[in-house]
Amino acid sequence: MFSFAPSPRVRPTPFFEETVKAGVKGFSVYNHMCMAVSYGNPAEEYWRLINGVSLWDVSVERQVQLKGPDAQRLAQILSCRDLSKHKVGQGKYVPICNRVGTLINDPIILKLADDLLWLSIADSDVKLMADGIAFAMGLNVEVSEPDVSPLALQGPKAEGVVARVFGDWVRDLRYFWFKETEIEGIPVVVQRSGWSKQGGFEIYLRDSRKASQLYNIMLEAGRQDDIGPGNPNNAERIESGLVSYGTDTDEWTNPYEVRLDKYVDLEIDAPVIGLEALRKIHAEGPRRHTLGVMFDGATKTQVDNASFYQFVRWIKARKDDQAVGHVTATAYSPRLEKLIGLALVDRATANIGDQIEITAPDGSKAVGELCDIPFI
Ligand code: THG
Repeated sequence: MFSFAPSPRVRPTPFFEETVKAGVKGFSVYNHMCMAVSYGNPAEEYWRLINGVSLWDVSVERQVQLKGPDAQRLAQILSCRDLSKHKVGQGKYVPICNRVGTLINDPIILKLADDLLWLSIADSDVKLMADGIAFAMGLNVEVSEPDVSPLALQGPKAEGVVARVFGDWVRDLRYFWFKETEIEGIPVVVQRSGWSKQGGFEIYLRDSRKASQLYNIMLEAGRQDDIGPGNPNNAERIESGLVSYGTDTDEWTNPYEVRLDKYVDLEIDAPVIGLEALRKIHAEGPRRHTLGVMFDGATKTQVDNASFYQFVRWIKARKDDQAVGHVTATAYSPRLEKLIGLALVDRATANIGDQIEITAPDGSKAVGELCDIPFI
């Protein structure tokens, strides 16, 4: 149909060749890199994540390294979650907002040392912002991108595979905690994390020249558990209610509107970008909220169209013929055997139990009921 031209601006990942060997069928672009998003069999990829172990090239979760005496100060300016108790060896999920309180990234921050932090970022240019703040505030910190590429193993059998490779100590890692180690001379960071609720680990490769070697070590260790390729799974993440920055959020979405309340600390005793705005939003109450949508009795065509809907942002949602917001993502849920979605809707007028009508850009309509999340 058409071809795609990788270049330094839209960079293939270090695991690219291996994903091709594994039968990759589609790519997206994330953080200016090629992200494998399909291996051609959505049902198989979904069930492997739910029941087995799935191997994901998530190198596109690029690292922004903060190094120097002011590394922690800069991290706190960026993060509206209190980092004063952040320990070496610990990762934390942190919202980053701009001055008006709009969510502009939601990284995991890893503290490797008191003067060395990595922001493992979602899809926006955090490095530019971090560097700008460092300059403007005269901070003694270097902002750079290290040679680091995360590879995720997700699913109930992931722990067994990772333990087989690295040892049983990985079983004792708490959520988002990590350890620096190596395997066959390949330097890595092993962390309990990953963008699914099925459990798992991420292996942060610290030498991109060893990508194929690491990929194959994990494949080999997982063979007895029928490991196979996958990618951050849209259906599972909607079922689980995990936020996809840039999909579920727009120019005005604050953390409260996408249920990140518990990661916002309004009492931080340090300069934090957006904190003033967040205090105001919190006091006044956010205008919108995120709910699930269950499309009742979706027709075969609508289910088939789920993959189409899923790539179209901001499908209009109406209640009693009044605009109430948007559906931000949809997917067919194999476990619920239903078309489901996430909706960012007006808090005053759209609530759990309400029926909404959605209109896709092609004009086709579906009816759904707003529900709580997670779905499962
Ligand atoms: N792994 C790594 N970096 C990443 C992601 C990742 N960077 C971008 C993106 N994903 C960050 N977004 C999320 C969102 C949610 C979670 C992880 C990354 C997550 N949340 C759990 C939850 O919501 O229940 C737990 C959060 C907590 O309680 O602290 O897992 O996937 N390396």
